[in-house]
Amino acid sequence: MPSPDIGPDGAQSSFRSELDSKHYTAVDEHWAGGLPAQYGVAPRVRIGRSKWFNLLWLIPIGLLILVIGIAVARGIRELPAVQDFIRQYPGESELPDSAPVGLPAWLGWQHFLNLFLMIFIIRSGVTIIADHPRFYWTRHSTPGKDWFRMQKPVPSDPLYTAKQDSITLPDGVGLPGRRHSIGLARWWHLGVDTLWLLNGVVFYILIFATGQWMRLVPMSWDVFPNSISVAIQYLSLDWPVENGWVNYNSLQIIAYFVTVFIAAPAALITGLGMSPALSTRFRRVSSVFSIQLARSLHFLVLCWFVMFIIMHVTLVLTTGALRNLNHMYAARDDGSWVGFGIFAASMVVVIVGWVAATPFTYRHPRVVQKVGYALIGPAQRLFEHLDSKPGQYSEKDISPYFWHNGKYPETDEYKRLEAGNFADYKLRINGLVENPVDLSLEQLRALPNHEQITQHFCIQGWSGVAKWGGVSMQSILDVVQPKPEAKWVIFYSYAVGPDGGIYYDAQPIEQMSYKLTMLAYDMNDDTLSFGHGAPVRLRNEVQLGFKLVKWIKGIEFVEHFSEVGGGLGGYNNDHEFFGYRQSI
Ligand SMILES: Nc1nc2c(c(=O)[nH]1)N[C@H]1C(S)=C(S)[C@@H](COP(=O)(O)O)O[C@H]1N2
Ligand SMILES: [Mo]
Repeated sequence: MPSPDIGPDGAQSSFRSELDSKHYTAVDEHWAGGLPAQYGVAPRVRIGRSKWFNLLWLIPIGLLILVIGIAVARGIRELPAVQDFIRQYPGESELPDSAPVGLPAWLGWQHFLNLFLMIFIIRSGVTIIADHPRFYWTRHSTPGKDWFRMQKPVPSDPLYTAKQDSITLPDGVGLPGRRHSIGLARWWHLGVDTLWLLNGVVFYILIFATGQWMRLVPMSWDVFPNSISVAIQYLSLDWPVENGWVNYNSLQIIAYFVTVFIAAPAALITGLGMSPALSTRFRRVSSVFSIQLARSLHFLVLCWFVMFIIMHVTLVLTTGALRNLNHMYAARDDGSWVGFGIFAASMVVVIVGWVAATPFTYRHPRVVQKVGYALIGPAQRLFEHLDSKPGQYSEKDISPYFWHNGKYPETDEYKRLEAGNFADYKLRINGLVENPVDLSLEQLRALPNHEQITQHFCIQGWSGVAKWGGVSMQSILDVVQPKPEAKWVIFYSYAVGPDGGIYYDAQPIEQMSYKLTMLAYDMNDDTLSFGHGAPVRLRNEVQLGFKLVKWIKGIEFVEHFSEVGGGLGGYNNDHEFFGYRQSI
């Protein structure tokens, strides 16, 4: 391999002294560099090329449809044909003789846990959406091609960033809610997800072990006419006679079946569909099931759950509340107030949890981060070892628009270099290496050229495919020869982060020899632009975008990242409670 003419000054000091090493332990008014709140717009959906429909209109439209529906249902119930139909299909499918009667206590507990956990999942999920309040169908996150947004159209400023696009949610709605609090929202979301999935697995096992599944799975085609019958009966406000202790009506069964056996697994699958490591590894699947399709469907699953919860609670409370609550909360079938009492006590727990979650998160963000990492960390670590092959995308997949992100470099040092077209640029590589070097751009370009067309996954939710040209990190390793004790590699930027101190990130050395880890100096066959990280940026495709440092000035090999900066493995980890393993 061509050995560049290596300058002797590579052994120079480290850039550590330019880092901010303060310990951030609360979310306060200085959060994210004092980022001001921004509330976006009411949610809207695109109709056709560029017309936007404000979803708030659905409220009056929905009410109108409901009123019309009631009038129509009441009218047609007078018709003999409809009366015959309802007599023939009263609303319930027959259960097998072996089906259990009644609801056991464990079901009540699982039902409560499920609803309690879902509060945090939904609220933190909405906070994650707020960090990039747009949805797309393709992997390109092209402005104007979003099908849903809670933000104004993307302004024409070519350097507009995804961070500028993020919106604030009220603290009682989002978890936590503050603008760009996605790091903490993700600990809540992914951490509680593991508990929710665990609860779900126990639920699956128990319903199949006890035969309760027979009450949730439609077992004959007559559930369809029966559910139409139920819908007519509900809408005409003359409700079916039923006994949920023994059998649910057909509309209920369909709704429960979809929720338990379709929506819940879909939540998991669409969630994993957004993982950079999995998407890069499982190429065939992710070529069809792109991150944006996964993210859009994940959102539609959320919409289903929210709609289901509203309808379910409404009907439970309007169709014999005491008896229904006894079934689920007291495992008994009578009209006493016992179930209501337990339900009311559980609601106190829910309300306390709801109200306390955001203030607790602002006061103890490191606790949220630690617990979240304890829960989801094992899965994130597992996926990190996926070294993927190049070649997933070709030129025709390159995104027409690639978002910018982060805080641009404004230092005199950088401006001077940029003005001189980076002729004086030196990439300093040192630390625990046999052969520290200072490489000019010319020397970097003399190293074996590496190209890859890959997809970028920003933690905020947008993605884009680009062709990157530069040097693979393996070539750099070959030049500098890391010592055996080097376990982590720190990338230092010219750019100062929002709270001061230069931006940096720590990468595990294992990933430096992955086929898709490289230093890029070209993008889409052009010299890397200012906005995307000129003169040199990192690509490591098993990781989320925030770990891919732009405007790199130095690389240092260290034993552990705890020696560096705030000690948590990167600027966002130190300041905004992100994690250092971000394969999901
Ligand atoms: N120095 C520096 N590098 C950075 C950032 C930053 O703020 N400063 N932002 C990161 C984030 S969050 C993302 S998503 C990508 C965005 O790269 P792009 O602007 O080329 O899309 O850069 C990453 N690298
Ligand atoms: Mo990002």
